[in-house]
Amino acid sequence: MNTPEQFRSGFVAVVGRPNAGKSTLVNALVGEKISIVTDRPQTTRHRIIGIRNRPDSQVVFVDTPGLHAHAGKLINRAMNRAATGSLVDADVVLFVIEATGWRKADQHVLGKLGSLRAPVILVVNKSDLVRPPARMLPLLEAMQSRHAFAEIIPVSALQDGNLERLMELVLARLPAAERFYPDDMTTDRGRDFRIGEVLREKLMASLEREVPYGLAVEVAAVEDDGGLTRIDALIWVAKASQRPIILGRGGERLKAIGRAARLEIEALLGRKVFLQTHVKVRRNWGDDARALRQLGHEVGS
Ligand SMILES: Nc1nc2c(ncn2[C@@H]2O[C@H](COP(=O)(O)OP(=O)(O)OP(=O)(O)O)[C@@H](O)[C@H]2O)c(=O)[nH]1
Ligand SMILES: [Mg+2]
Repeated sequence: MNTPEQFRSGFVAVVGRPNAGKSTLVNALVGEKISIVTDRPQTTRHRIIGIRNRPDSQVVFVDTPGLHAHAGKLINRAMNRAATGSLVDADVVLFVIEATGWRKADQHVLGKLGSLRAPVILVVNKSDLVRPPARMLPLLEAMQSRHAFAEIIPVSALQDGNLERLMELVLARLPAAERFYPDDMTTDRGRDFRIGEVLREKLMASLEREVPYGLAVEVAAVEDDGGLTRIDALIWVAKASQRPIILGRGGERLKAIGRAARLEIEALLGRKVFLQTHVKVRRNWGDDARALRQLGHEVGS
Protein backbone atom coordinates (compact mmCIF):
# COMPACT_ATOMS: atom_id res chain seq x y z
CA MET A 1 0.00 0.00 0.00
CA ASN A 2 1.09 3.55 -0.65
CA THR A 3 1.32 5.75 2.39
CA PRO A 4 -0.28 9.17 1.97
CA GLU A 5 3.03 11.04 2.05
CA GLN A 6 4.50 9.08 -0.86
CA PHE A 7 4.83 10.96 -4.12
CA ARG A 8 2.78 9.47 -6.92
CA SER A 9 3.44 9.64 -10.60
CA GLY A 10 2.31 7.81 -13.67
CA PHE A 11 0.92 7.76 -17.20
CA VAL A 12 -2.80 8.07 -17.88
CA ALA A 13 -3.85 7.25 -21.45
CA VAL A 14 -7.00 9.05 -22.60
CA VAL A 15 -8.72 7.11 -25.37
CA GLY A 16 -12.10 7.00 -27.05
CA ARG A 17 -13.87 7.48 -30.34
CA PRO A 18 -13.37 10.71 -32.28
CA ASN A 19 -15.13 13.78 -30.82
CA ALA A 20 -15.91 12.24 -27.41
CA GLY A 21 -14.13 15.14 -25.66
CA LYS A 22 -10.70 13.65 -24.86
CA SER A 23 -8.71 16.80 -25.59
CA THR A 24 -11.18 19.01 -23.75
CA LEU A 25 -10.80 16.68 -20.78
CA VAL A 26 -7.00 16.68 -20.85
CA ASN A 27 -6.94 20.48 -21.08
CA ALA A 28 -9.33 20.77 -18.13
CA LEU A 29 -7.41 18.29 -15.99
CA VAL A 30 -4.07 19.96 -16.72
CA GLY A 31 -5.56 23.43 -16.32
CA GLU A 32 -4.07 24.74 -19.55
CA LYS A 33 -4.83 24.39 -23.26
CA ILE A 34 -2.43 21.68 -24.34
CA SER A 35 -4.38 20.09 -27.15
CA ILE A 36 -6.57 21.69 -29.78
CA VAL A 37 -10.35 21.17 -29.80
CA THR A 38 -12.97 21.54 -32.50
CA ASP A 39 -16.45 20.20 -33.04
CA ARG A 40 -15.09 18.07 -35.92
CA PRO A 41 -14.16 14.44 -35.31
CA GLN A 42 -10.48 13.51 -35.80
CA THR A 43 -9.11 16.83 -34.63
CA THR A 44 -6.23 15.35 -32.65
CA ARG A 45 -3.73 13.62 -34.93
CA HIS A 46 -0.81 12.98 -32.57
CA ARG A 47 -0.14 11.63 -29.14
CA ILE A 48 0.18 14.70 -26.91
CA ILE A 49 1.25 14.73 -23.30
CA GLY A 50 -0.35 17.10 -20.78
CA ILE A 51 1.17 17.16 -17.30
CA ARG A 52 -0.65 18.04 -14.10
CA ASN A 53 1.88 18.96 -11.41
CA ARG A 54 0.77 18.92 -7.79
CA PRO A 55 2.74 19.04 -4.54
CA ASP A 56 2.05 15.33 -3.95
CA SER A 57 1.93 13.98 -7.49
CA GLN A 58 2.64 14.32 -11.17
CA VAL A 59 -0.03 12.96 -13.47
CA VAL A 60 1.02 12.53 -17.08
CA PHE A 61 -2.08 12.52 -19.28
CA VAL A 62 -1.66 11.21 -22.80
CA ASP A 63 -4.18 12.69 -25.22
CA THR A 64 -4.66 10.52 -28.28
CA PRO A 65 -6.35 10.64 -31.68
CA GLY A 66 -9.88 9.22 -31.69
CA LEU A 67 -9.79 5.50 -32.49
CA HIS A 68 -11.73 4.73 -35.64
CA ALA A 69 -12.54 1.57 -37.55
CA HIS A 70 -12.31 2.50 -41.22
CA ALA A 71 -8.69 3.51 -41.38
CA GLY A 72 -8.12 3.57 -45.12
CA LYS A 73 -5.37 6.14 -45.41
CA LEU A 74 -1.85 5.93 -44.06
CA ILE A 75 -2.52 8.91 -41.76
CA ASN A 76 -5.57 7.19 -40.27
CA ARG A 77 -3.53 4.09 -39.54
CA ALA A 78 -0.80 6.26 -37.97
CA MET A 79 -3.44 7.99 -35.81
CA ASN A 80 -4.90 4.71 -34.62
CA ARG A 81 -1.41 3.40 -33.88
CA ALA A 82 -0.61 6.51 -31.85
CA ALA A 83 -3.74 5.89 -29.77
CA THR A 84 -3.26 2.15 -29.19
CA GLY A 85 0.46 2.67 -28.59
CA SER A 86 -0.33 4.90 -25.62
CA LEU A 87 -2.10 1.99 -23.91
CA VAL A 88 1.04 -0.10 -23.57
CA ASP A 89 2.76 2.10 -20.99
CA ALA A 90 -0.35 3.36 -19.23
CA ASP A 91 -0.76 2.99 -15.47
CA VAL A 92 -4.40 4.02 -15.82
CA VAL A 93 -6.66 4.26 -18.88
CA LEU A 94 -9.47 6.79 -19.20
CA PHE A 95 -11.99 5.53 -21.75
CA VAL A 96 -14.08 8.55 -22.73
CA ILE A 97 -17.63 8.13 -24.06
CA GLU A 98 -20.55 10.55 -24.33
CA ALA A 99 -23.40 10.65 -21.83
CA THR A 100 -25.87 10.87 -24.72
CA GLY A 101 -25.41 7.18 -25.47
CA TRP A 102 -23.27 4.18 -26.29
CA ARG A 103 -22.39 3.83 -29.96
CA LYS A 104 -20.90 1.22 -32.24
CA ALA A 105 -17.73 3.31 -32.42
CA ASP A 106 -17.39 3.04 -28.62
CA GLN A 107 -17.70 -0.72 -28.89
CA HIS A 108 -14.82 -0.69 -31.35
CA VAL A 109 -12.66 1.17 -28.80
CA LEU A 110 -13.66 -1.18 -26.01
CA GLY A 111 -12.42 -4.03 -28.17
CA LYS A 112 -8.89 -2.59 -27.86
CA LEU A 113 -9.06 -2.49 -24.06
CA GLY A 114 -9.99 -6.08 -23.30
CA SER A 115 -6.55 -7.48 -22.62
CA LEU A 116 -5.04 -4.54 -20.71
CA ARG A 117 -3.57 -4.99 -17.26
CA ALA A 118 -4.02 -1.31 -16.36
CA PRO A 119 -7.31 -0.32 -14.71
CA VAL A 120 -9.79 1.27 -17.11
CA ILE A 121 -11.94 4.11 -15.80
CA LEU A 122 -15.02 4.77 -17.92
CA VAL A 123 -15.46 8.54 -18.20
CA VAL A 124 -18.99 9.39 -19.27
CA ASN A 125 -18.40 12.89 -20.63
CA LYS A 126 -20.77 15.67 -21.72
CA SER A 127 -23.05 14.93 -18.79
CA ASP A 128 -24.23 18.55 -19.07
CA LEU A 129 -26.15 17.50 -22.20
CA VAL A 130 -28.38 15.08 -20.30
CA ARG A 131 -31.05 16.73 -18.17
CA PRO A 132 -32.10 15.82 -15.60
CA PRO A 133 -28.95 13.84 -14.69
CA ALA A 134 -31.08 10.86 -13.63
CA ARG A 135 -31.64 10.22 -17.34
CA MET A 136 -28.05 8.95 -17.46
CA LEU A 137 -28.72 6.12 -15.03
CA PRO A 138 -29.76 3.47 -17.57
CA LEU A 139 -26.55 4.08 -19.53
CA LEU A 140 -24.37 3.97 -16.41
CA GLU A 141 -26.05 0.77 -15.35
CA ALA A 142 -25.76 -0.87 -18.75
CA MET A 143 -22.05 -0.08 -18.83
CA GLN A 144 -21.38 -2.21 -15.78
CA SER A 145 -22.13 -5.35 -17.72
CA ARG A 146 -20.04 -4.39 -20.75
CA HIS A 147 -16.65 -4.55 -19.08
CA ALA A 148 -15.04 -4.81 -15.65
CA PHE A 149 -14.38 -1.08 -15.41
CA ALA A 150 -12.39 0.03 -12.38
CA GLU A 151 -14.79 2.98 -12.06
CA ILE A 152 -17.61 4.56 -14.01
CA ILE A 153 -17.92 8.31 -13.57
CA PRO A 154 -20.02 10.95 -15.32
CA VAL A 155 -18.23 14.26 -15.92
CA SER A 156 -18.48 17.43 -17.94
CA ALA A 157 -15.06 18.33 -19.30
CA LEU A 158 -16.51 21.53 -20.73
CA GLN A 159 -18.23 22.74 -17.57
CA ASP A 160 -15.81 21.38 -14.99
CA GLY A 161 -18.31 18.85 -13.70
CA ASN A 162 -16.95 16.15 -11.36
CA LEU A 163 -13.36 16.60 -12.54
CA GLU A 164 -11.80 16.81 -9.08
CA ARG A 165 -13.51 13.53 -8.24
CA LEU A 166 -12.05 12.02 -11.41
CA MET A 167 -8.58 13.28 -10.37
CA GLU A 168 -9.00 11.51 -7.02
CA LEU A 169 -9.94 8.25 -8.72
CA VAL A 170 -6.89 8.53 -10.98
CA LEU A 171 -4.50 9.44 -8.16
CA ALA A 172 -5.67 6.50 -6.07
CA ARG A 173 -4.48 4.19 -8.85
CA LEU A 174 -1.10 5.75 -9.58
CA PRO A 175 2.02 4.03 -8.29
CA ALA A 176 4.36 5.60 -5.78
CA ALA A 177 7.08 6.98 -8.05
CA GLU A 178 9.31 9.96 -8.68
CA ARG A 179 8.16 12.51 -11.22
CA PHE A 180 9.01 11.78 -14.87
CA TYR A 181 9.23 15.41 -16.01
CA PRO A 182 10.42 18.66 -14.44
CA ASP A 183 7.67 20.16 -12.27
CA ASP A 184 7.34 23.31 -14.38
CA MET A 185 6.60 21.34 -17.55
CA THR A 186 3.00 21.01 -18.77
CA THR A 187 3.51 19.36 -22.16
CA ASP A 188 6.13 17.44 -24.11
CA ARG A 189 5.35 19.42 -27.25
CA GLY A 190 7.56 22.27 -28.33
CA ARG A 191 6.79 25.78 -29.51
CA ASP A 192 6.63 25.08 -33.24
CA PHE A 193 4.26 22.14 -32.89
CA ARG A 194 1.93 24.17 -30.70
CA ILE A 195 1.95 27.09 -33.11
CA GLY A 196 1.04 24.79 -35.98
CA GLU A 197 -1.76 23.23 -33.97
CA VAL A 198 -3.34 26.58 -33.13
CA LEU A 199 -3.44 27.45 -36.81
CA ARG A 200 -4.81 24.01 -37.68
CA GLU A 201 -7.53 24.41 -35.06
CA LYS A 202 -8.72 27.68 -36.59
CA LEU A 203 -8.59 26.18 -40.08
CA MET A 204 -10.50 23.04 -39.15
CA ALA A 205 -13.14 24.96 -37.26
CA SER A 206 -13.80 27.33 -40.18
CA LEU A 207 -13.91 24.84 -43.02
CA GLU A 208 -16.42 22.23 -43.98
CA ARG A 209 -16.98 18.77 -45.39
CA GLU A 210 -13.73 17.11 -46.42
CA VAL A 211 -11.57 20.25 -46.40
CA PRO A 212 -10.57 20.06 -42.68
CA TYR A 213 -9.27 16.55 -43.29
CA GLY A 214 -7.38 17.53 -46.43
CA LEU A 215 -5.23 20.07 -44.66
CA ALA A 216 -2.10 19.97 -42.56
CA VAL A 217 0.13 22.70 -41.20
CA GLU A 218 3.90 22.83 -41.47
CA VAL A 219 5.62 25.55 -39.46
CA ALA A 220 8.52 26.44 -41.75
CA ALA A 221 10.21 29.17 -39.70
CA VAL A 222 9.90 30.93 -36.36
CA GLU A 223 12.24 33.84 -35.77
CA ASP A 224 12.41 36.34 -32.95
CA ASP A 225 13.04 39.78 -34.36
CA GLY A 226 13.27 42.37 -31.61
CA GLY A 227 9.92 42.46 -29.83
CA LEU A 228 8.25 40.53 -32.65
CA THR A 229 8.14 36.85 -33.56
CA ARG A 230 7.91 36.16 -37.28
CA ILE A 231 6.23 32.91 -38.20
CA ASP A 232 6.07 31.34 -41.61
CA ALA A 233 3.49 28.58 -41.89
CA LEU A 234 2.63 26.37 -44.83
CA ILE A 235 -0.91 25.06 -45.09
CA TRP A 236 -0.88 21.84 -47.04
CA VAL A 237 -3.92 20.85 -49.03
CA ALA A 238 -4.43 17.41 -50.55
CA LYS A 239 -6.03 18.66 -53.77
CA ALA A 240 -5.64 21.83 -55.85
CA SER A 241 -9.41 22.44 -55.63
CA GLN A 242 -9.14 22.96 -51.85
CA ARG A 243 -6.82 25.93 -52.20
CA PRO A 244 -9.43 28.53 -53.30
CA ILE A 245 -11.82 27.26 -50.62
CA ILE A 246 -9.30 28.00 -47.88
CA LEU A 247 -8.40 31.39 -49.36
CA GLY A 248 -12.02 32.47 -49.78
CA ARG A 249 -13.14 35.37 -51.94
CA GLY A 250 -10.28 37.85 -52.24
CA GLY A 251 -8.35 35.84 -49.65
CA GLU A 252 -10.74 37.01 -46.94
CA ARG A 253 -11.35 33.65 -45.31
CA LEU A 254 -7.69 32.83 -44.79
CA LYS A 255 -7.10 36.36 -43.57
CA ALA A 256 -9.72 35.95 -40.83
CA ILE A 257 -8.40 32.50 -39.89
CA GLY A 258 -4.85 33.86 -39.74
CA ARG A 259 -5.95 36.72 -37.51
CA ALA A 260 -7.66 34.37 -35.04
CA ALA A 261 -4.60 32.11 -34.99
CA ARG A 262 -2.22 35.02 -34.52
CA LEU A 263 -4.10 36.31 -31.48
CA GLU A 264 -3.96 32.94 -29.78
CA ILE A 265 -0.31 32.40 -30.69
CA GLU A 266 0.50 35.81 -29.22
CA ALA A 267 -1.15 34.75 -25.97
CA LEU A 268 0.75 31.45 -26.04
CA LEU A 269 4.15 33.04 -26.65
CA GLY A 270 3.52 36.22 -24.71
CA ARG A 271 4.90 38.17 -27.66
CA LYS A 272 3.67 40.10 -30.67
CA VAL A 273 3.49 37.85 -33.71
CA PHE A 274 3.66 38.37 -37.44
CA LEU A 275 2.09 35.29 -39.00
CA GLN A 276 2.56 34.63 -42.67
CA THR A 277 0.64 31.75 -44.26
CA HIS A 278 0.98 30.10 -47.66
CA VAL A 279 -1.31 27.44 -49.09
CA LYS A 280 0.64 24.69 -50.80
CA VAL A 281 -0.78 21.78 -52.75
CA ARG A 282 0.81 18.58 -51.50
CA ARG A 283 -1.19 16.03 -53.41
CA ASN A 284 -2.62 13.20 -51.33
CA TRP A 285 -0.22 13.84 -48.44
CA GLY A 286 -2.36 11.66 -46.15
CA ASP A 287 -1.13 8.58 -48.02
CA ASP A 288 2.46 9.75 -48.46
CA ALA A 289 4.81 8.25 -45.87
CA ARG A 290 7.48 10.90 -46.37
CA ALA A 291 5.03 13.75 -45.95
CA LEU A 292 3.61 12.14 -42.83
CA ARG A 293 7.04 11.71 -41.26
CA GLN A 294 7.67 15.38 -41.98
CA LEU A 295 4.54 16.15 -39.95
CA GLY A 296 5.83 14.05 -37.07
CA HIS A 297 3.77 10.90 -37.59
CA GLU A 298 5.20 7.49 -36.96
CA VAL A 299 4.65 5.59 -40.18
CA GLY A 300 5.35 1.91 -40.60
CA SER A 301 7.72 1.03 -43.44
N1 LIG B 1 -21.51 19.87 -24.08
C1 LIG B 1 -20.27 19.41 -23.96
N2 LIG B 1 -19.44 19.42 -25.03
C2 LIG B 1 -18.20 18.95 -24.86
C3 LIG B 1 -17.72 18.44 -23.62
N3 LIG B 1 -16.44 18.03 -23.79
C4 LIG B 1 -16.13 18.29 -25.08
N4 LIG B 1 -17.18 18.84 -25.73
C5 LIG B 1 -17.24 19.27 -27.14
O1 LIG B 1 -17.08 18.13 -27.97
C6 LIG B 1 -16.37 18.49 -29.18
C7 LIG B 1 -15.16 17.60 -29.34
O2 LIG B 1 -14.23 17.86 -28.30
P1 LIG B 1 -12.73 17.37 -28.38
O3 LIG B 1 -12.13 17.60 -27.04
O4 LIG B 1 -12.04 17.94 -29.56
O5 LIG B 1 -12.94 15.81 -28.62
P2 LIG B 1 -11.83 14.70 -28.90
O6 LIG B 1 -12.32 13.44 -28.28
O7 LIG B 1 -10.50 15.18 -28.47
O8 LIG B 1 -11.91 14.58 -30.47
P3 LIG B 1 -10.79 14.01 -31.52
O9 LIG B 1 -9.50 14.68 -31.23
O10 LIG B 1 -11.37 14.41 -32.81
O11 LIG B 1 -10.77 12.53 -31.32
C8 LIG B 1 -16.02 19.98 -29.01
O12 LIG B 1 -16.98 20.73 -29.70
C9 LIG B 1 -16.10 20.19 -27.51
O13 LIG B 1 -16.41 21.53 -27.15
C10 LIG B 1 -18.64 18.45 -22.50
O14 LIG B 1 -18.33 18.04 -21.38
N5 LIG B 1 -19.88 18.95 -22.74
MG1 LIG C 1 -8.78 15.46 -29.50
